[in-house]
Amino acid sequence: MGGSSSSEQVAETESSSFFTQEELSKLTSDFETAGVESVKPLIKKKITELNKTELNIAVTGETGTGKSTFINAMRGLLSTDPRAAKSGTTETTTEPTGYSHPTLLNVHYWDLPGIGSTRFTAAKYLTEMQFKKYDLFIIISTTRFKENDMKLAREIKRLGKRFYFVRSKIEVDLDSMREENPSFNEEEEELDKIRRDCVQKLKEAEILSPKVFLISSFKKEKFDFNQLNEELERDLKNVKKMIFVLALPNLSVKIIQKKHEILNKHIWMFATLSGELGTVPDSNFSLSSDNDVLIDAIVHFQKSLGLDDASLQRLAEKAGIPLEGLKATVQTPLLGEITTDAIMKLNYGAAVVAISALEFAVELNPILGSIFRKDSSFLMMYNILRAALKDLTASAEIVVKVACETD
Ligand SMILES: Nc1nc2c(ncn2[C@@H]2O[C@H](COP(=O)(O)OP(=O)(O)OP(=O)(O)O)[C@@H](O)[C@H]2O)c(=O)[nH]1
Ligand SMILES: [Mg+2]
Repeated sequence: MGGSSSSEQVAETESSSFFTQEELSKLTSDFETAGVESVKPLIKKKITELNKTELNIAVTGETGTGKSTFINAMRGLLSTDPRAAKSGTTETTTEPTGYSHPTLLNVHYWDLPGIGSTRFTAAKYLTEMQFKKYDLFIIISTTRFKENDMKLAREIKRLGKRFYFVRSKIEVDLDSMREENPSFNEEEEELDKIRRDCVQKLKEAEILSPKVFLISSFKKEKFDFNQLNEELERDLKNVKKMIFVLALPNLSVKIIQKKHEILNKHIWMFATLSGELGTVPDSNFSLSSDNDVLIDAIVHFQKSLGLDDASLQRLAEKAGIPLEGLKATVQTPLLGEITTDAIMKLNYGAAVVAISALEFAVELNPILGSIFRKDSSFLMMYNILRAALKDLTASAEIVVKVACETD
């Protein structure tokens, strides 16, 4: 890798693997000298890192700007959900409150009271709010950004963290314009104007190259909700980037595909850990019923893709269609509880010998591909997981189309 500091190069390495070059070399030599058992500890450590790394996103702004509603939108929760952040005109946030993602419990959104509702200066406010623990800050406003918002942004920057300006309830602005002028049809121009105006004011307050995202937490598929998330994704690094993407609300096929890409790159780790001694790849193989790594991996895919029962239930409610109707649109036996029986039904093992060196190099990494191709048990598990993920991804895409198109 050569310790390059170019951000593009770093990004490229990160996207292909979150192992360092040294770790990869160690894996290779350990595997070659002592076999698959010797590489398991490092892989376990990496999977733990994926499950334990925390991502903390702070959301701040004046009272009533839509912080709680935005947090629920990011978590894919309706405000009626028992786990939703309380929102509404009388539900003021008075102290930092953390809300975990419904399925990825290491991702937290923090509802911070607006600086204007406290007596703190921007610097004191950030200390009081324990700014160190947040990876980034989202500053929400419904109108132009106020002096307080700008002070806060400068202070966040001074402390070396990133901030993003979000102008919320944008659909209300457009509705008002339509009320005033029934022939109003210059939506894009108007949005541009609002964006430019916000940016201009921020520049005047000496905030360099500010970006402003115009969103509606009720109409996430419209306006800049997606662009905001893409920007956050670009700015986050390594494991945090991965878990951010996996935690995105399942709003589009594009998001499902991004999740697929990440999960696909992790398959080999689960395959290494779930390999069963003495398994020979033929079409009559069977799995031991306690292959927890395999089951956990598929449950992880299921949850990340929004196909666990709770996520499906939420989506059905939101789209106003019966849960059974939504489930009936997909064919996979990998909904509900995952068992080895369900996995066996898929007959994924049959095609086990078909993975080529080239596929490995593309999906995995040439070094790992060349070593693991020698292990038949690994290959079997790799194939099962890959097929399960493909199946779940296809189902998730159908579910998104059905549920979000009716939105
Ligand atoms: N139309 C529309 N209404 C929104 C949007 N976001 C929030 N609201 C509404 O605005 C009101 C205030 O939203 P909250 O999410 O409670 O605002 P908050 O910033 O958490 O408020 P405090 O906790 O008091 O600081 C609620 O009635 C929401 O339903 C949006 O994007 N569009
Ligand atoms: Mg609130």
